[in-house]
Amino acid sequence: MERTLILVKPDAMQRGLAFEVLGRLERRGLRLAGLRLLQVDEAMAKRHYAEHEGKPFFAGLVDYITSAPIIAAVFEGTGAVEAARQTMGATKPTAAAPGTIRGDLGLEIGRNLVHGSDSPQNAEREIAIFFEGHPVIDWRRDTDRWVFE
Ligand code: DAT
Ligand code: MG
Repeated sequence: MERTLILVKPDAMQRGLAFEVLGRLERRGLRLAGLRLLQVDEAMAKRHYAEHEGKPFFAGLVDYITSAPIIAAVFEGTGAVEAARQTMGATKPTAAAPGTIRGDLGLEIGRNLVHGSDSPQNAEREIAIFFEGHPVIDWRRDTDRWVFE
């Protein structure tokens, strides 16, 4: 089943919105398969955001993601990557649709609460970064047949 890597970013942690963010994804029907509370260091931040190295916002992005503990989660389900990104909303919260996490809870692009992988390939790359040496659990919910056809 397709997997995606979700991060509850430092602003959501600071604002007490961790379970609001995770709960919306869980209620969508995605199955939680991995969960960690961790402090991201500079090396991990640069590895995760390697595609943005050299962009003007890169230093601020690294400072932000390393500024407080975060929660890393693996969610799985049919089309998990696209489903999570749809529930998150557009990168810029003022452009994100109402009803999405960013559209309901955020205002600034550098404080957009949540990360979600942008492709299944990137999901596997990012899960390797955040769950190296930590379990991702393969399980079935009794309710799966009411969520997955
Ligand atoms: P997303 O997080 O929606 O996948 P992205 O991968 O393009 O967006 O960028 C990663 C993060 O970098 C994004 O969540 C916020 C920040 N960012 C992206 N573009 C930015 C910009 N133009 N100015 C400031 N921060 C930006
Ligand atoms: Mg991205």
